[in-house]
Amino acid sequence: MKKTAFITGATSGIGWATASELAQKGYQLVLCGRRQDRLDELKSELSQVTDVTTLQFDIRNQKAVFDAIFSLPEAFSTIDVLVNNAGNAHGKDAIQDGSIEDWDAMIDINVKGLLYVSKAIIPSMTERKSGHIINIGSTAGKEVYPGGNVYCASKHAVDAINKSMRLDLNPFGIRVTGIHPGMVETEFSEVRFKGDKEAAAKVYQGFEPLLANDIADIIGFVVARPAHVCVADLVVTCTAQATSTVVNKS
Ligand code: NDP
Ligand code: 8X3
Repeated sequence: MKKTAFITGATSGIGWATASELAQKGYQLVLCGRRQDRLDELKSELSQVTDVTTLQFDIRNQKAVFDAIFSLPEAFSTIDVLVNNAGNAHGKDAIQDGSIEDWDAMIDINVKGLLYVSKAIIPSMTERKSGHIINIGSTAGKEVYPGGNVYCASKHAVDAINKSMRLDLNPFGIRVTGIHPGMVETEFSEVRFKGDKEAAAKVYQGFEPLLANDIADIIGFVVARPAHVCVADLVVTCTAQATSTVVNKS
């Protein structure tokens, strides 16, 4: 029987690439996001490789998250791998200029949304005493940078939740992995700069950033380790990036 992977934020970037990677690895997929057209497109692409179902919800809405997850058809309801990936930065203003709307979005999506999904799925893992949770943090969860303030805080929270999950779920044999990418060229900066494609493109100019596939490839490796091996915490940057603020640009 195929194992099931549940991926949040599958409509773009790292989540989309992870869906393709795990499909190739033989998982059947539950793909989540708000953009139904993207979910449909990905489902139609990956259905040629594996069984796929989609869930459309805004991760900020706890009722929508629970209703969607509890509505999963029986064949997809035993989740072996949960990839908590949905998230974004909103704005890059200094703390004194930041928008409360942006702050709320980052805390509500990156932190509370991750918790809602986890809360809905973990009981079935503890009951079965099996499962693997992969939390996508960030280098922004390991250090801070100018203008990163609340995004960094949200990712520091993901780092703490990741470590706490590993402790609390230890008696149940559940693997918990934190993956903390540096700069990955996805729609991330377009969202951060509110659709300003020029500002977004500038972020990745003058060096070779990570691509979504680079992270998906690592997720594929991590889930394929034998059951007694837990990759606990990985920081992954492109070669040009030493820290959030030191990037070797030509
Ligand atoms: P993208 O913007 O390409 O993808 C973000 C994904 O999150 C989309 O699928 C989006 O789906 C989903 N999402 C955002 N808001 C919501 C919401 N309210 N409800 C449900 N889903 C939502 O960015 P990335 O692929 O780069 O980002 C994926 C993860 O990786 C994030 O957690 C990000 O913080 C992290 N990361 C990214 C890095 C980078 O440099 N790109 C580096 C380090 C970490 P939809 O809009 O359809 O809802
Ligand atoms: C995304 C990487 O450097 O923009 O998490 O914060 S960064």
